[in-house]
Order: sequence, then structure tokens, then C-alpha cells
Amino acid sequence: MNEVIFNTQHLDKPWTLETYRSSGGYEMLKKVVTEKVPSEEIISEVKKSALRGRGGAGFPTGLKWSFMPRHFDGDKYLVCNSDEGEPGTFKDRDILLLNPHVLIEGMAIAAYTMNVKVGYNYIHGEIFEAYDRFEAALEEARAAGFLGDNLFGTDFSFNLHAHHGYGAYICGEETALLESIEGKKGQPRFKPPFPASYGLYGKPTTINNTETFACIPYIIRHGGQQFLELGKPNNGGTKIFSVSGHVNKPGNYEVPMGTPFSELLEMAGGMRGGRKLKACIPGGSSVPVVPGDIMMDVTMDYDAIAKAGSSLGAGSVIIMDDTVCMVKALERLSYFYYEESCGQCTPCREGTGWLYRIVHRIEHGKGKLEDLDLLVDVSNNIGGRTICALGDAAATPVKSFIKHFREEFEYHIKHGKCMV
Ligand code: L3W
Ligand code: SF4
Repeated sequence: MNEVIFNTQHLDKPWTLETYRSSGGYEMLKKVVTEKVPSEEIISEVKKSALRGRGGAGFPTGLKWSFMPRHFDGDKYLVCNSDEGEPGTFKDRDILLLNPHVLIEGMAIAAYTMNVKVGYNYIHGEIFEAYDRFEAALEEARAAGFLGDNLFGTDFSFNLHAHHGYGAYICGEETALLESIEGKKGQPRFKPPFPASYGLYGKPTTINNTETFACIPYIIRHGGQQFLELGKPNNGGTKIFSVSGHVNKPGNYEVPMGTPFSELLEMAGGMRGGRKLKACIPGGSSVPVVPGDIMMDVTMDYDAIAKAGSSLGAGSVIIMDDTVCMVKALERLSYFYYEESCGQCTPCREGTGWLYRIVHRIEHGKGKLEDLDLLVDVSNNIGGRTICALGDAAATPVKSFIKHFREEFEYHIKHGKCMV
């Protein structure tokens, strides 16, 4: 297996600088900086690789990097989004724990490419061991001369800092994250302007997910074409899937894009107790749920999951067996979004509360049949009317759960109890 990110996992203490260097770590940073590889060349390889943002939106990375004004002499920033907080997500935490140097090298190459001197990694506030591991890796990299001023005796400098968040889900939204680094309340900004033109402290900023940066050293070493060929056209490389729920071996699995879902399920030890797959949320709780029979036929890549009516999102695969009550599951998700709404826009602040309270009353035997249309109506009135994607994210599970499992909701309303 060709691991792009977890390439030191089979070695002793995979997170140390010594181990990372023993497998060729930091050679690519040294090469691009000392040989002064033109940034256009690097961006062209990243474009060729078809690497798409691994934080959920899947935006093409090479294109995003090309938005940065390279010859602008003022301050510019590079930011890594390690603020993983969505239900089902836990891959970035493992990158920080198991191979923090691949992220640091990826960020340093990105900084060189976009001529940026300062970077931050914003790490979710509820993960402490991963934060400490990353801080320790930063210290090692600084001491070895891979971070800091005049790297390898050249005029290129890159100083990278860790920033610990406070645990709010909304700070994973890129502009809320920037506000939070600035010391303000973590609330999303209107976009446009996008961070590439108005980012941290109002300066041009590129922000990518942890896994996205971690793919860069491989792309530079082997070329964009080889990375692309690991996966499928338009869906290059490997992807870390965080498999959780009713499987025997939940965990992170790095596999080529386009791997059949059935194979991924097998890697995760198969269904717990040999039960039937009822449903799967393939990309984290913000993406539509997919019924089990449809899921068994899909491959794990952006295009195939989109065809199945959902989204690859951050690759967080939530597995639900036939013991799951879909009303209860939706009640739990709706509570999450209600709790995490930052409150800035009325449709999200009020709508998430409405959604949660209606699903709650159905779950507790006090629902009416009209509630199902009301839920869809409230969801439609949130979607597309808010500053950030959290509003849409709250509406999506409600609409998809009712679309695919309406009879379970009706049963709950009529009988005041679960169908399963
Ligand atoms: C310059 C343009 N830049 C877009 C940039 C933009 C951003 C990226 C994608 O949300 C999703 C969300 C969650 N000029 C640009 C441009 N950009 N047009 O491209 O932008 P966008 O707005 O499509 O997405 P986003 O704001 O990054 C991410 C979904 O992911 N999600 C959630 C995952 C949660 C986690 C977590 O907890 N860590 O990852 C899962 O599906 O709902 O829709 O950089 O600036 N014209
Ligand atoms: Fe805040 Fe929700 Fe509006 Fe996003 S959509 S800015 S979370 S109120």
C-alpha cells in the first residue's frame, strides 16, 4: 500500500524527526528551497495531482494556491485548519499524533511556493495530546533548521506557530478561525472577500486542511501525475477515511480514492455482530445520509459519492446498523447544530432550535404528521440564507433523513415509539 500521509506508521516512534528523516523527510523542502524551484512549477504539479481540499469542500488546492498574490511584498499568511470538530471526524488528530512532520514539511513547501513567512496551525481546543505532539515536532523542526529564518542558508524564512482553539465547532469555518486567531469571538465573516485577498489581519491568506498540506511532500517527491494515479481522474491520491459506528474496528484508514465502500467496510472489520448496514453518512454529519443498499455499490471518491446523492465531505464515514432509530439519530445531530450555531444570523440561530425541538418532540411521542413537512419547510428556509455553511449543514441531515426514512418518522408519530 502506497501511504502518502501515514508513511512512517510501520516504524518505531513514527512521530519523531529522526523517524521522519529516515524515510526521506524534509528532503523535498530542502530541494525546492536550495534549488529555487519556481513556484509556478510547484503549483503546476499540485494542479496536476488533482488534490482537492480535504476539510470538506473539496476545492482544488493548486487553484487556491494560485489565488495568492506571490509578488505582493506586504504581510501574507499561511494557515492550517486542524480544528476538526464535526461529528464523525477524527483524522487530523491522528496526523498530528502520528506524523506531525509531514504536515510541517507540507506547510513549509506551501509557504515557499506562495512566498509567505509566517504560518499558524489552529488546533481544536479539545485535543490536548495532539497539540502537545505538534508543539514538540515544531521544536524539533526549528532546532534542525527546517523552520525559522534563512532556511538552508537562503533568503527564505518561514516561522510556524501552533494555536490552540477553545473547542467551538464554528471555529473550523475558515473565517471564524481567522477571527479566533486574531483574538476575537470566533464568528464567520461574509465571503467574498475570500481569505486569499482578505484573510488573517486583513492580509492575503491561504488556509488549507491538515490532510491537504500533508499530501504535499509526496506530490513534490513523486510528481503530481503519480499522486493522481493513486486515485481516479479528478479524484487524485489517497484519502484518510475515519470509520466510526457499528463496525468491528473503527479507526482511520488511508486508502486510494475510488476504493469500493465494501472494501473499506471490510478493512474496518465488517459490521459489528454481522448485522445489516442500514445507513451511512459518508462525509461527516453535514452531508446527506445514504441508505445501506445504495452505499454498498459506491466507490469512495468525490464523484461517486455525489452520484449517490451525498458528499465525500471530510471523509468521516458513520456506519449505522439496523438497530438504529433514525429519529433518535437525527435528534442527536440536530442538537449538535443547535448547540454550535454562533447565533449571528436569524435563520440559523432560530431555525436550528426549531429543528431540534420538532425532532425532539417526535422522538418523545408528541409529534404530529404535519411536523414532517414543517421540518422540511424550516430546513428550506435556512439553506442558502446564512453567512456560513453551518446553516446548510444543520438542514441537510433533516431533509435527507426524512427523504430516505420517512416511514420511520411516521411510525414514531403514530405509535409514539421506535420502529426498530
Ligand atoms: C477564492 C473564490 N477562494 C472558494 C475557497 C474558500 C475555501 C474553499 C472552499 O466549508 C465545507 C462546508 C462544511 N476565490 C473561492 C475561494 N474559495 N471560492 O475555497 O470554500 P467553501 O466555501 O466551498 O467551503 P468551506 O467554507 O471551506 C467546508 C463541509 O465542508 N463539511 C464540514 C467539515 C467539517 C470539518 C471539521 O469539523 N473539521 O472538516 C463536510 O462536508 O459543511 O460545506 O477555502 O475560501 N472564488
Ligand atoms: Fe453563525 Fe449559523 Fe450564521 Fe454560520 S450560519 S454565521 S454558525 S448563525
